[in-house]
Amino acid sequence: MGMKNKKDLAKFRETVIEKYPNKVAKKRAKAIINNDPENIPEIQANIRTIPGIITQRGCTYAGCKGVVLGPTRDIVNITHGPIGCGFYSWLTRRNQTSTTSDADENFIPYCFSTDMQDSNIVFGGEDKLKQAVREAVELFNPKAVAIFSTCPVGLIGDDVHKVAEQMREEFDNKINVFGFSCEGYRGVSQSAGHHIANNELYRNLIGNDDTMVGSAKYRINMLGEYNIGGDAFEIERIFEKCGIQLVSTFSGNSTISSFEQAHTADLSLVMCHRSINYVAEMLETSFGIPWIKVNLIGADSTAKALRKIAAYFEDDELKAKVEEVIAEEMKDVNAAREAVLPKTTGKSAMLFVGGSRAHHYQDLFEELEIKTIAAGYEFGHRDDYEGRRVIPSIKIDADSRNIEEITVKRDEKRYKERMTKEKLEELQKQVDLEYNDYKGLMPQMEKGTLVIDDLSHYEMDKLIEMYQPDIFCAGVKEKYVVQKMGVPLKQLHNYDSGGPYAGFKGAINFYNDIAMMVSTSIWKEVKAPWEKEEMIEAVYAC
Ligand code: ICS
Repeated sequence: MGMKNKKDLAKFRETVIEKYPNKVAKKRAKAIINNDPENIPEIQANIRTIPGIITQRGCTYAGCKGVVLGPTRDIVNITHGPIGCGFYSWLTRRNQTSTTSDADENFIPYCFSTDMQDSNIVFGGEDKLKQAVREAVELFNPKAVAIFSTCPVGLIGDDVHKVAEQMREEFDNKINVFGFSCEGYRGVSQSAGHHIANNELYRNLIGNDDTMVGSAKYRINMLGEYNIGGDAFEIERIFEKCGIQLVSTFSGNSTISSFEQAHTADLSLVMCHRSINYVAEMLETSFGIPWIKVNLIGADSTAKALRKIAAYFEDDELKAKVEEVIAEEMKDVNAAREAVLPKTTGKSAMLFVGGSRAHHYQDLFEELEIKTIAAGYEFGHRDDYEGRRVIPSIKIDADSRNIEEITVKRDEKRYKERMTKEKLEELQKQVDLEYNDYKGLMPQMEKGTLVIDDLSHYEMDKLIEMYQPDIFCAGVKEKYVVQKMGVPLKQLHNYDSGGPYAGFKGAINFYNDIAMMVSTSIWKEVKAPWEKEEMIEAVYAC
């Protein structure tokens, strides 16, 4: 294998930077960091990608329609825009759903779009949008319709909120219709789309229904879990086994009513902080529901999260139950882990993905004794890199200047019942103890490893060329290029065709999949024709 020592990693920055034009080099230098967990360096993050650079990022519409609202199954999600936007955000994320009866609605397999044409750009697309909403309601009779704006909608000035209001009136307020100003260009990445989605979820759904479903003593919300590859099913299984009731999940395998009842829970768990921290904060500010950060990726991390929940509820019965479940589940986990360790120990990984998985999946790799030598987010913010204390009411860095700060109404009664001063102090103490659990990407990684924000395609090529990792984790845009370079690639967005990887059973799946990938030499064997045969170089006359 290639050279992986720290001295070599330090060379990366100067090697790539010197190839860039001056202005670009100056900017990229701030996003490529030689890590030091003792003395966390400052990283440049959440800024505009330099035009011309091939980035891994997606757009604001993707973050809103695809990510946060994408996994909802009983809302008709209509893309107002050219057909490509709707088509390419259709099912590609592998967020799964389950319905308990035939009466349950599931619109996930459908792709709804207004399919805007030139004439709609010239004369406006509002009428076409209204028609699309009417059609959808006629055919599917949903409880709610959501409208998502793509770039041209903002450019021509169609007012999706006004249309939503008019349609609600047309349906006598029996169907909830709401819009999202999530035009692709609104932010520097999908991160802005998360924020917009969070705002509208709060404004249009959360708190609408006071029904307390279920009789379990411990009632929680799971925030930032999107049921990719069935992750939420495994998480639901574990909670059920422990006697913990999931009031809502934002938004894996979710329903409208679970969003509307989220304010009846007693605690929110935040998994993907980047995409849903705004809802967590709003639930806390409005209803006094505290939130704690957890990671259910990794068997040890899952055990830790369960203990954290039990500690929060201060209940001996729950504590005992949780220990029982952990002991039972860890038997299989440990056996699976032991079986693959000879294949995985000492290998190296690189993780470049999204806004939380580059961090969360390091736990799973650690369990396999695989070292992450380089990692970074596509659109994480500085707090995701440098770490932040999980204390309710702390202001997070502003996501984007373009996004409206919405007014959060306080439900005085609920707020007082829940967030008493004692409870807050107690939580604060507990959070201090658990601080390491939310340390961000940089404190988790070893000294001398590489942390790179918004990795460019050129930088990825160079990373592989210089350090030959045993496995590279990213998405489909990177997959085939990396494999052609002789390195296996695991998609951490949609898990290729694998998963679930969350919880205990998910950890076992991951151990097996990764062991298989790092112990095959197939990608090194495959040679392109031009690597095998002699080629005559063309000489051009000029
Ligand atoms: Fe959060 Mo792809 Fe999540 Fe994360 Fe987010 Fe995206 Fe996916 Fe990735 C996501 S919400 S779609 S955990 S499910 S936008 S894999 S930040 S990039 S790492």
